[in-house]
Parts: sequence; C-alpha cells; structure tokens
Amino acid sequence: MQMTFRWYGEGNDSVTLDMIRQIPGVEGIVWALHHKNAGEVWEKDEIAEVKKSLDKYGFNMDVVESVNVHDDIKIGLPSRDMYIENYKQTLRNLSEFGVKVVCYNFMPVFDWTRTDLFHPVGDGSTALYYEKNRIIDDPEKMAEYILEKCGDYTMPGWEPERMARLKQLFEAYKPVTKEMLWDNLKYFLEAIMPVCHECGIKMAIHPDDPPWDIFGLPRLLVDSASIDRFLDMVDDPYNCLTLCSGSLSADPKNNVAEIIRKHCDRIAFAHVRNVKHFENGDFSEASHRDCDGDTGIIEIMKAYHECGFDGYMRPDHGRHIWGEKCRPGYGLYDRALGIMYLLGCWDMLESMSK
Ligand code: CS2
Ligand code: MN
Repeated sequence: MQMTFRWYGEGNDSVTLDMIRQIPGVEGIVWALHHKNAGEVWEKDEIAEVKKSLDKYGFNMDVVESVNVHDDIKIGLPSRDMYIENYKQTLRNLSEFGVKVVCYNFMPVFDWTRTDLFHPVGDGSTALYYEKNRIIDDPEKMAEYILEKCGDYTMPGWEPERMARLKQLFEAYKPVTKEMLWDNLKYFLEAIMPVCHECGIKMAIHPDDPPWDIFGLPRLLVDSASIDRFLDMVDDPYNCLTLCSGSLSADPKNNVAEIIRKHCDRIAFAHVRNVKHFENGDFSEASHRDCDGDTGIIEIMKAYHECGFDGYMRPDHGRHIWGEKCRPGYGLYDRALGIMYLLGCWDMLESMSK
C-alpha cells in the first residue's frame, strides 16, 4: 500500500507541500489541474509544472483526482466522441509523466453533495454533514449555499461556471434514464480502454456520494450489486475502482470490507473515511478512528491487508479542527491524524503477520 495525500496545487490550497512533507509515510500527492474544464486536454507543459513542484519534495504524482468527464459524454450527445478523443490525449500526456491511476466519477451534474459543510460535531470541531430532508429543496439554492460556504475555494464538481448553467444542465439530463447512463459509461470506457493499456493507466471510478439518486438525477455506483455490474460490464484489469469507504457507507446497508474482499484486484485507489449515521437517515463525517463512526475502519484495513493490497490509499475528508481555515473536508490536521491512524492499523497488521 502506498499512502498519498490530496493537494489542490500551489496557491489553491491552504495546505502546502512543506506541511505535507512532515506527515509520516506520505509517498505521493494526489493532484489535478483544477483550472481545467471537463473536456479540455491537459497539456504537457502544465503537467510538467506540477511535476517540478512535487519533485522538489520527492513526492510521486502517480495518482490524478480527477480528470473530470464532460457532461456530453454522460448524457450521450454526439459531441461525446470529440470529448473522448480529448480524454485519450490527456491520458497519453499524463502517462509521459508516469501517472498510473486516474480517478474520475460518472455522477450527473454534481460531484459529492452535502447540506452543511461546517456542521458542529459537539467538541468544537466541524464536519461535512448530510441532512436528508434538506435535499428535496431546490438544487439551485443548494448550489448557492455550497458556493457561498466555500469562499475562495472551488469544490470539485461545484465550479461556479457549471453552477451558473444549472438549469440547462438539468434540462440536458432530463431524457437520461439510469440505463442510458450505464450505456454511456460503457461507451466511454470501451472507447478509452485501448489507450489505458497502451499507457499503463488504470481508470478508477469513484462511487456516487451519497449512494442514492438525488434531485431526480440517476446515480449508478451505489452498492455492492452495482459495483459487480460495473466491473463485469467492462471486464478489463484497467477498468478499476476508487473504493471510497465514506461514500459507500453513507448507506448503512453497504459493507465496504466485504466489497474489498471481493474485488481487491480491481481497486486501484482506496479512499478511507468514516461516517456516523443517525436514525433519521442523516449522516455526519467523523474522525478516522473506528469507534467514532459506523464505517468499520479497522475491518476495512484488515481486508486491504489480507488481500495484499498494493495500490494507493489516502485519507478522504477530514473534520475541521483546532480552528483551521481550509477548504471543506480538506484541511491539514484531521487528515494528518487520519493518516497516522491508518498507518498505525497497517503497521500493526504487518507486524502481526510476520
Ligand atoms: C472526493 C470526490 O472529495 C471527495 O469526496 O472523493 O470529490 C472525488 O474527487 C470525485 O468524485 C472523483 O471524481
Ligand atoms: Mn472519496
């Protein structure tokens, strides 16, 4: 297993590489060109710039999160072929810099969705929170709220340019049923798999977060059965998962450790995050410590260890603690604590297996 840390780039993150260097065990930076719109080609000189800054610290750039998929591909419009060609070119360019895994998602319109980005947890810290009843509200209001709360930082999938076109986007997705979305995902993957083989890049889809339909939009990767379907649909070792424990375990019926045991060889990238459920269906993100949530972090780490997982791992969101001002979910302190917890579990499992 290789531990990594997500970083949004120079001038676009409250956390610096100097800080990340001091977290024990971090080998790679999970990065992206966040200024690029979905569908644009990532140029080599832009990638080279990131490589230069990571090289200074000895971090690898093996994992990209995300190369976003253009909505026309998800909707299945004729223009998708052009955007797929661009995607292939981006993969070719990334491979020249040694990128091994590309994380992406196939969620219509929004990436992850929460109703409160800074919800008080009770100990003076705050965390991302999902209040089920607030989601029936107008998605435009939701977007306004999210953008306001993010301040200077852009959340993935909630870019202001996209949100300004929210009405049009919803219109465009209207005819897209869940089955059509599956077909469009298959079309996309089948088109790019030959390039993935040529470049040695694994495509690692991120499950839908939360794992159910929202705002009337269909969502695909929500449970064990849909993950089985996804992996069978394009049965290729380069068609992989970003297994996000927090996204999946937002639905208490999902057992993440079981999914790991079943599909370990197809997991290229592990997001580890803990979630606490409430009886009314609300959930809050929690510290990585097993007993602080309901995800089963220890069982998850055991499952990865038993399977000999040799992919990439990162703590997913953290809480906001010690007064830190940061992008929601992506501060330094709680994610660093998360890494220490995950590595603590891992080191113990290693020593016990010797
Ligand atoms: C991330 C996702 O912050 C998060 O929860 O795991 O936003 C993830 O980066 C995307 O869904 C991948 O495309
Ligand atoms: Mn995740």
